Amino acid sequence: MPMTDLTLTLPITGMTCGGCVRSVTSVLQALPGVASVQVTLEPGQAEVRFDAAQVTPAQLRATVEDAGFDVPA
Ligand code: 9UX
Repeated sequence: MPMTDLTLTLPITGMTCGGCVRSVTSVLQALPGVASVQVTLEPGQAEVRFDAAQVTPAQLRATVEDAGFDVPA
């Protein structure tokens, strides 16, 4: 099955230090289908490249929220 590669930028609030950035990076990168993750503190966001056949934007969002951060609409 071919990769259906998409890139999504999720806004994230609640990250306050480099440890938060590493935590968000780690939980996102651990998801099957996530190809690359670039998280920044300022602005607070995660740019995620992923295979839409394996993981959904809703799952990416829920993963960040489960790690203790917020993804504003
Ligand atoms: Mo830094 Mo983030 O000590 O949850 S890791 S505030």
